[in-house]
Order: sequence, then structure tokens, then C-alpha cells
Amino acid sequence: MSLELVTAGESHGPALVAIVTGLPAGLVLDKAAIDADLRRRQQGYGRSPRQRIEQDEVEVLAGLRHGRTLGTPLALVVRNRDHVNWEWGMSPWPPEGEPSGKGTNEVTLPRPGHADLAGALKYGLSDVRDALERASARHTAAIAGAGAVAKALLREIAVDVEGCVLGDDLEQRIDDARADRDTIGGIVEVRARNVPPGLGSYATKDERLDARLAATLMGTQAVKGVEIGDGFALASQRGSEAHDEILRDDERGLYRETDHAGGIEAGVSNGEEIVVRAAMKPLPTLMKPLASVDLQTGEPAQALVERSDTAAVEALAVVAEACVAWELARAAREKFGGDALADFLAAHRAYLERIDWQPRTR
Ligand code: EPS
Repeated sequence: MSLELVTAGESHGPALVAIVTGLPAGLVLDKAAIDADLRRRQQGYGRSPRQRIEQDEVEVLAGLRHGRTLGTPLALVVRNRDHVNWEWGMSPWPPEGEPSGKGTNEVTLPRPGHADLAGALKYGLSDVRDALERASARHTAAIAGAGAVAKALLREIAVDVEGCVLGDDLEQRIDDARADRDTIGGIVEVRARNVPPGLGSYATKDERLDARLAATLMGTQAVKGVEIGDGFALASQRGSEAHDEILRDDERGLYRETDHAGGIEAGVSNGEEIVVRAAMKPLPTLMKPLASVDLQTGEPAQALVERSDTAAVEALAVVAEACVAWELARAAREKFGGDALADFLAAHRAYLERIDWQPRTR
């Protein structure tokens, strides 16, 4: 049994839902810790006024009793407060009466870079809103919730995962872009410390930890590139500079002085810090719209303009952290088994003893 996650929910629908299966029974979950990650994801410079409407908070509908997991599917819900303003437009049944408020209008002006055109063509849509509502990055609130659960499991084995934005000129870039009615992207980095060696497998490509991290990050809205460790820079280096020499002393056991591999060799964690970066493209909703075509008339037009963020790079740092935590927790659950937390922890302890591995405390 592994950890599995399925999410549901549209950006302006009633709620986002995450269902997590495979969590060991007996894991303590703290609502405040999950809510803290939901709030972190909402913050950050450059977000749209939508974030003043939403006050993301988790409701747990199943799988938890008195704060401990039951080993049964865990159901998390995050309500969309903005839904009341879109009720008519996002009604699950054919609406009755007159439309009122925002969100009732059809979209026929696809934005370059969003799901609009691809979704409209794929499903033969006359109203692009049927595609863009699910494709929206609002969905990442559900991912942040599931990531907080994964981090709770990882904390039990002293693994710590942290995301951040690279580059300190972000606010200036955002101010400049907003003044130009434009948008920006950026790069985020996630580091995971004290990950035991042996997570993931080279047995098949789907089991490789690097492939799994790349897939989960590339599966996140607006991500167009992922690198592990020194990534693209390794291509221009010699083997003698690119690889991390293997050392040993009595205190530390086996260790490396460098971490060009980003903690993963042959798709398996090697015990060093896992380092992953993701590149986010500029957001596609521009207040100064790009050229498009009206799908109703076939005539040239300007792309849809509606409320949106100038940048969401700081949000991506939190979401990428959640994605990495999720895949690491999943790989740990595969390695150590344990439908009960005590068994998971006992297997982890026995494994570290067998390989004589020293925890990484730095
Ligand atoms: C998004 C458009 C904006 C973002 C949204 C993602 O939403 P709205 O159109 O309601 O202003 O704010 O992200 C979120 C709501 C969120 O919570 O992250 C898009 O088109 O992808």
C-alpha cells in the first residue's frame, strides 16, 4: 500500500477536496499546522484581490478521530468563499432565474498560456470557463493541504522539507510588471533534510524518485522546468567536478562533502540533502491582453482580461514544498510499509540500524 491522493474542485465552485489514502493509523494531525500551510500559500507579494476574499481553512470530513488518523481515507475540504459571488455561473445544475454577479459570463477569448484554447479544442467547448475553472491554480490549495499531512508523517522520521523563492529582487520585478499591466514568473527551490538513503528505486522508471519529483512539480500550474541538484549546469561539467565523492569517518559514517546530485543517484535517495528547483512561467492573464481569436466569431480579438495575480512565485514555493513532501512521504511509506504508525517507525529504525546510518542533523 502506498499513499495516494486525488483532488477535486473548480476555482469558483463550492470547495476543493483532497482524498488521501494509505496513511498509517495513529498519526497525529494538527489542524493549526494544516491551516498554517494553507495561509502561507495565500500570502506573498503580487497576489490578486481574490486572496482577500479567501480565508483558507481545512475541514476534515473523514479519516480522523480525536486528531489521530484511523488508517482510513482522509477527506479534506477547503471551501471557496468566492463561490457565493459565482453561484449562478458555477451552479452544478442548469440554473434557474436571472444571472447575477460576476462569473456568469461565458468565456470565448482564450488566453495564450492558459488552458483555455487547448481545453476548448479538446472537449469541443463553446464556453472556455468549463476548462479554465479546473485548470486554475486555485487547485493548489488542496495540494498544500495534502502536503501538510505528508509533512506530519515525515516529521515522525525527522525529515524536514522547506521551499523558498530564489532571487531577492522579486518585489521590484512585481511592481514593475504590475505598472506595465504585465505578469512575471520565477524560480523556487525545495530542500529536504535527513531523508534516509534508499527511497525510490531504479527498478523501473516510474519508481525513480527524481522522475516522481519532476512529475509532481511539472504537474503544478505554470511550471515549465524542473532540475534536481545542479541539474542543467551538470551538462557542461566534467565527471570529476560533477560527482559527489564518497567519504567515511567513524563519527558521521558514510557522507559526501558536495551535493551536486541533489541527494538522488540513479533515482534513489542517497542520504544527502534533496534539492529540487522549479521554474514558473509568467501568469497568462494579462491586464494588457495578448492577441487571440474569438472562438464564437472566428475574428481576431484580445484575450480575456479578468481579475488575476501579477505573480504567484511565493505561493509556488509553498506548493512545491507540499509536492516534494508528498512524494517523499509516499516513497517512505513504500519503503517502510506500516499500516499502523508504530510499525512504520519500527521499520524505519530497524533499517537505519541495519545500514548503520547516522541522522543528518545539520
Ligand atoms: C488563477 C486566477 C486567479 C488566481 C487563482 C489562479 O483567480 P481569480 O480569477 O479568482 O482572481 O487568484 O489562484 C487562486 C485563486 C489561489 O487561491 O491560488 C488562474 O487563472 O489560474
